[in-house]
Amino acid sequence: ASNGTSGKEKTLAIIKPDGLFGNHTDKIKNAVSESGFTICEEKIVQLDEESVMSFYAEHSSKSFFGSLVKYMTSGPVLLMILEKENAVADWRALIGPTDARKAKITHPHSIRALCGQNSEKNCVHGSDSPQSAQREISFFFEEKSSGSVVQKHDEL
Ligand code: RTP
Ligand code: MG
Repeated sequence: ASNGTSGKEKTLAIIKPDGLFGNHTDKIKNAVSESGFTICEEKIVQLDEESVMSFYAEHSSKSFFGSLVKYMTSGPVLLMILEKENAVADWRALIGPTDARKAKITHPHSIRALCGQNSEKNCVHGSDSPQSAQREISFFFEEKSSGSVVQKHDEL
């Protein structure tokens, strides 16, 4: 049961470059609000390689890391802090599995199924735990700047 703001949780969502380029932003934002999330803060940012390498540091030894950095710096991204009860798990459920090609079969209504293309170009990011959410929100919204801001919250 929710009353007031107790029990609310925040997560970090990113509409990745293919999501912005592909004109999926409105569709994704509709899904965000229809699913009960509030957008607390948002900004469009052009990430640089250093920020992506640091943001996805857990994957630095993976074979896809270089390609991931190239993808995430290929154009601007939309960063959003989303809030609701159980925001972290609910946003992960809404976006669906990592591989958009598989998502189209197993989770056809998920955002990645509708907007993504494959195991890399999957259109959106979601924090994978409350701890990750805290780290990622402060990474992009509280500390040093991590890329050039293209549009700020009040301009969106
Ligand atoms: P994300 O962190 O972006 O929300 O995605 P995720 O948790 O579902 O997946 P994760 O394992 O954290 O991977 C991060 C991102 O790396 C790219 N990737 N490419 N080519 C590949 O096999 C591969 N695997 C992952 C995707 O863009 C993935 O979202
Ligand atoms: Mg992840």
